[in-house]
Amino acid sequence: MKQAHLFSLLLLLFIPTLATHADSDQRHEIKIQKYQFHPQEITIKQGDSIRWTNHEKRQYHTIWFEPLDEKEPDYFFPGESYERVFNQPGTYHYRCGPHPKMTGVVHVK
Ligand SMILES: [Cu+2]
Repeated sequence: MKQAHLFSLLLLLFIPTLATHADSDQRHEIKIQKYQFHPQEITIKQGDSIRWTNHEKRQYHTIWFEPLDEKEPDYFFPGESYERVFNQPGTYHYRCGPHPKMTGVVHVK
């Protein structure tokens, strides 16, 4: 009896949290392997973030939004990742600093 009570109390506490979570900002994953971004093109919502993770054996990379006139970020090595939040809608082209042929696109709706 007491346990059933506790369970419904927990449900009441958790349901609103779950509901808001479904609407909240998402984190998307991009894998870097064999000098390629997977996926190479991605569409996300305003406020979402992307995490690029380096899955190479020994090669470092950067995620550089060069057209935004930004400075190239630091290299990140196998097992490391780079994360960025996108708060403005638009189309964002990026590339890897040391490997100009590695390019990707982020669409923010
Ligand atoms: Cu690279």
